[in-house]
Amino acid sequence: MKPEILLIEKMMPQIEAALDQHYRVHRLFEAADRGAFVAEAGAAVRAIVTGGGAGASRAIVDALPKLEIIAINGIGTDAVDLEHARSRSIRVTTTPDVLTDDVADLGMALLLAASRRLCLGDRFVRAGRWARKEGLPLARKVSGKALGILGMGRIGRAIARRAEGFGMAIAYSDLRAYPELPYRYVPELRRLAAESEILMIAASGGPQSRGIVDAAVLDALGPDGILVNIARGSVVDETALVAALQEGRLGGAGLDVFMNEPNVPEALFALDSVVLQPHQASATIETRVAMGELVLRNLAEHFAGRQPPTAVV
Ligand code: 8YV
Repeated sequence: MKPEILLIEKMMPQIEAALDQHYRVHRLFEAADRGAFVAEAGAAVRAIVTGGGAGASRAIVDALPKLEIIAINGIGTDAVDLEHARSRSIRVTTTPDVLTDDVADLGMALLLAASRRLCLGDRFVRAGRWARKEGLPLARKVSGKALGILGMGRIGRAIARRAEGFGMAIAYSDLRAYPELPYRYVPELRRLAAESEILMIAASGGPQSRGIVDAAVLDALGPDGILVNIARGSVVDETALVAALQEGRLGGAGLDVFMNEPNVPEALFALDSVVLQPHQASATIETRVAMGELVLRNLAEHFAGRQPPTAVV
């Protein structure tokens, strides 16, 4: 009999086809009443497959008495209670490495787009304003700027490598210094922001980073500063961010992630200084295939009684 799995969000068609081949798949995202769906299908479910942002709530995990593994199609574990999983001997796996390049690429894309006001220029051309010989305000230079990176893990380092190509002066904040890296360590985030022209958030979400990019950090970055977030919305005090942008106390922002996705504060829609993306950092065909294949491998190893290759619990 095929093991039963609960699929919390959509995956690529070929990955879902492979899941269907090996498992009995209960698709939560198709359910009208999610609670009733979990209550009905839950008794036999042995695996959850989910995204990094969606995770798995305590309520869902607790409704699955036979749950053995939560396979995250992503790197973030902040939407899964790892301690609770450990206490029930539930394995948790992620998809590290395969998405690093894409997330760093989108970080640089947002850095460039927000600094050079790419989306504003695009809207300007499409609206016929160039043809009408209207003026477009000058943007901000990127090359040679001071870049602060919050979180120097795999993704932070990949961003730093790319930024080196732009001749940027790179400094970082993290819970500890990495002396092996050729970048300046600034333990205090507010100081990092004060010394940076662009602040890139590449830190994990979760209680230890919740709201640490607060009003004081944004003010330290200042009216000429740009904030880029490709990590988690929870790292930023979103109310403070909106206020700082509206009042011109922060120069601009490139944002792929938000506090309460898919809801984005509407105040941001009116601001030309902001570039918005719907949580797309790992959303390329190549990377989503690689992530999906890693999810399949983690599940296959688990159900074959072996250690999944990228287990975090
Ligand atoms: C994905 C993510 O968009 O890796 C993560 O933690 O949030 C993103 O890469 C997500 O996992 C797919 O839903």
